[in-house]
Amino acid sequence: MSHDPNCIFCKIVAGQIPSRKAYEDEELLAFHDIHPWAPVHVLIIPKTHIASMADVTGDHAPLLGRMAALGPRLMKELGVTNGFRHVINTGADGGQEVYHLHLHVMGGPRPWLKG
Ligand code: DGP
Repeated sequence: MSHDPNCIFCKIVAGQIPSRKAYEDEELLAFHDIHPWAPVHVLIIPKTHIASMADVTGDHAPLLGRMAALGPRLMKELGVTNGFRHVINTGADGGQEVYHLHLHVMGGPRPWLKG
């Protein structure tokens, strides 16, 4: 498990910064975005520090698969019944602000789509 002491999401994983958790297991954490773009907006992250999709290799495929599959489950649990959106921002031109890999999963009544 890689941990970056300067990373805000590693601090959330470590419990040093509070978050409204939606899911947790040994390798994943999901919590509600502090600046939601949609009525329901969760971030799914690996607990291990991976800075961005630019650092992902084939070895990470099972982890990314679990992240992607968790989205629909959480949307259902959170009452989203009419569709949702998965987004991963990568790098400066990709609009990434926090350099710890995270999958945005957003749902709820539109209009709210950004970008
Ligand atoms: P991105 O642009 O893809 O890097 O999105 C980063 C998201 O992280 C942004 O929607 C706001 C959210 N965020 C940043 N800091 C915190 C925090 O301390 N707590 C929570 N819950 N969300 C955060």
